[in-house]
Amino acid sequence: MNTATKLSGFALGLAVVFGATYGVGRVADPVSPPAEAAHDAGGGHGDDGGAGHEGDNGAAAHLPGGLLVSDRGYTLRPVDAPAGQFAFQVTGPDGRAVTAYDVAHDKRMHLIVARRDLSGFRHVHPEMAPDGTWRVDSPLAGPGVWRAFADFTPTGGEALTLGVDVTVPGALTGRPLPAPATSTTVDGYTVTLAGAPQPGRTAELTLSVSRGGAPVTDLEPYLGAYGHLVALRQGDLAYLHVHPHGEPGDGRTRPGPEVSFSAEMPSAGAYRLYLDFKHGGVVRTAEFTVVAGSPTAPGVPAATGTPTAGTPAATSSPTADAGHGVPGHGHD
Ligand SMILES: [Cu+2]
Repeated sequence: MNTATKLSGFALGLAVVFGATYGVGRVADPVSPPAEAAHDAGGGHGDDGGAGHEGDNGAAAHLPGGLLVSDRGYTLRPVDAPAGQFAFQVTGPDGRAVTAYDVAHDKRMHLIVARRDLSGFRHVHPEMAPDGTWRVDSPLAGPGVWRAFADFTPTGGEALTLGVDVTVPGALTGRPLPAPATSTTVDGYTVTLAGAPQPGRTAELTLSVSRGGAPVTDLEPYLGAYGHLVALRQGDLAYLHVHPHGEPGDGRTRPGPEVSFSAEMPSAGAYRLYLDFKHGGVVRTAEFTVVAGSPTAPGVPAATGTPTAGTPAATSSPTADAGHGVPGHGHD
């Protein structure tokens, strides 16, 4: 496609200017060792904390975010809630519910959910009661085993992402992971991905938003950025959250159509990417399956018309609706 070269050049320029500060984790992984050492970010929202902390307790220091229900003394505990609500607490090293949180990206708590089959992604912001109980209209949109990620920074502590499984009873038809693609649609918007994620090193990923064939050049800030990118690893739902280069209002960051990220996948394998962006007052989520490293890694679905994920050639849109809780959408 015509814009591929231009997009690549754009991303490269950003990489030179901003460096690799936003890499998603300096995590050693069990599948394929990273080609280089540490970067400055972890699995959480914080730009300077997260999974890569070194020198304290053991194995957690080497894990991506979201894999643990309890880490560094903090534990994610769902609590009973009325029908239609989801509620939880985070208990701290003293065993009590944490009530003091730092604001990160406009919120003290980011709750991300996805089914274990990577469908049904939602990103919501609960409200905290004085006793430390967080409540939100349930984002668990239907039956299945869901992974709920709490992404937060306890005041005085480091950024953390804890994860817990939550089962919603009922009949479920599991969805195979949609095939890798570099273009998808959501609510009439087309989002195209340029760049190939890499295991163990930072890669530039540029997402470009258009509608009706016209580039969208008036994206709206959402939680302090023109886009938020979450990646979940197929197989264990390891969680990565990255923010784009530049911020709204910094005098150099344009409000679309491109939103560029530096992302580092913790291992080879398949990932589902979820881009939250805001336009016309509505936040939408565009989803892609991508493959870091070998496209023949176990569990990687066949590509639709492109030999490797991230190749900037348009493919069909397998899952434009999956972000809205519609499971079982066909592809191939
Ligand atoms: Cu959030």
